[in-house]
Amino acid sequence: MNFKTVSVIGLGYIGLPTAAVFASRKLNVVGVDVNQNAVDTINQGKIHIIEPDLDMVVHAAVTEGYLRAVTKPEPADAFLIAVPTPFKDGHQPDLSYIESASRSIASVLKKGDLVILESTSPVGATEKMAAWLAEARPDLTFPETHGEESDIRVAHCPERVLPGHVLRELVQNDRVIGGITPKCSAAAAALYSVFVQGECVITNARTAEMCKLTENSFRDVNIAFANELSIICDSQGIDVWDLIKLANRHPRVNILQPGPGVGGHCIAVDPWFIVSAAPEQARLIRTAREVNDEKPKWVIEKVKLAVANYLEANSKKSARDVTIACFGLSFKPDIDDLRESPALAIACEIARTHAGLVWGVEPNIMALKAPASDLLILKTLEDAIEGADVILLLVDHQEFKNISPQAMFHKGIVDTRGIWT
Ligand code: SAJ
Repeated sequence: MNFKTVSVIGLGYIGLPTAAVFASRKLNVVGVDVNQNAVDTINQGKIHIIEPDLDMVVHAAVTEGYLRAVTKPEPADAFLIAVPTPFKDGHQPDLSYIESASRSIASVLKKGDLVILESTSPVGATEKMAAWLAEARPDLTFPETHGEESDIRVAHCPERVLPGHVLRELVQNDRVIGGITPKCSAAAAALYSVFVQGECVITNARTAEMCKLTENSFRDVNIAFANELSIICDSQGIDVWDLIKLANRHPRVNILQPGPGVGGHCIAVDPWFIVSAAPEQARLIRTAREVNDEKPKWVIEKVKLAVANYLEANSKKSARDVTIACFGLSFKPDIDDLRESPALAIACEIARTHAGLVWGVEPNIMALKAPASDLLILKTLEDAIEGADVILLLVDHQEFKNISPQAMFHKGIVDTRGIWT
């Protein structure tokens, strides 16, 4: 197949790098996003998110004329949908973004086009997407009803890149290609082979959907194991990070790292798509979610204890005099992404309940939005080290790893990432 123009719907953490990488291979790329500000920023050759090296690739793609952003879809040979799939009440998947993206491209579809769903999706979402397209375009045929003879090819090819390493992983990772029919898979594999150096592995759409959910659930269960261990070790007077290093010397043991909870828009969300589809069977997956979701409460109790200990050592002070600095607000190290961040949730909860000042230190962001901005005062690292009485380390950003423990002498420390222990 010959793809001249590719359209990427949703120019966020996955869509924008994907669009930029296609453009860097000299395909004509039209990026579509409902956010006018994101569209304007990209058209100036700049980016509205933080991801290493992405600014350079986008700048080059825009100035060379291969990447353009718009708010309304235009005709293309292939459409990649990379919009959010959050959950709604009761942890049920919310497919409304996929539905509106599908309906928005329907009017510009033409015979021979390929539509790929990249968003992480519950099993059956790709078929639903095809049904929405078919409903909007009764003049075109789709693989569900017309098989290999259909006018439009449809596939699910889940994104599997790690934020912070997106550009490398987009190119190097193997790609799971789940076409609704073998011809749909072949078309999608041909498209990705433009830039993917890993293997394009072909399966069907439902298996591809489940594969992505499985990968993130596997990681969630393993982090839950580490988080549970950290609570057990704390009660037993054992340093969990030392313990994990020791246990991981066993050739078949590879425990992940405990933290303040699991965040982001993927690992904290996707396992629920399995649980909601199979609530009776998905017992371990559900429990892992619960263990990870409960970890922030335990961290907050540890901070209360640190404040109490600090007051005991400084008997002239009251809780109102104790300033707590929360180091790191993003959901993981060295990124600016605050979505579903346990660090941000913990910092805000402490700010709601603590009588004294609560500061946030986040080297990757310039300003907070409400409601966090009403609760937390952003401080520089230097000011926080100087002025805080209790330091809560929530995210292992590089800047924090470089701090000498002597700089924090006499302060109460709660280190949820084990970088200063
Ligand atoms: N975390 C820990 N301990 C660990 C590893 C992670 O507490 O040992 C926490 C992080 O701090 C963060 C959360 O887990 O709060 C998730 O971070 P992550 O780095 O594990 O994963 P994400 O959400 O950034 O990206 C994941 C990746 N999936 C897997 O590694 C299986 C990525 O490849 C996916 O593309 C991405 O989800 C996605 O978009 O689904």
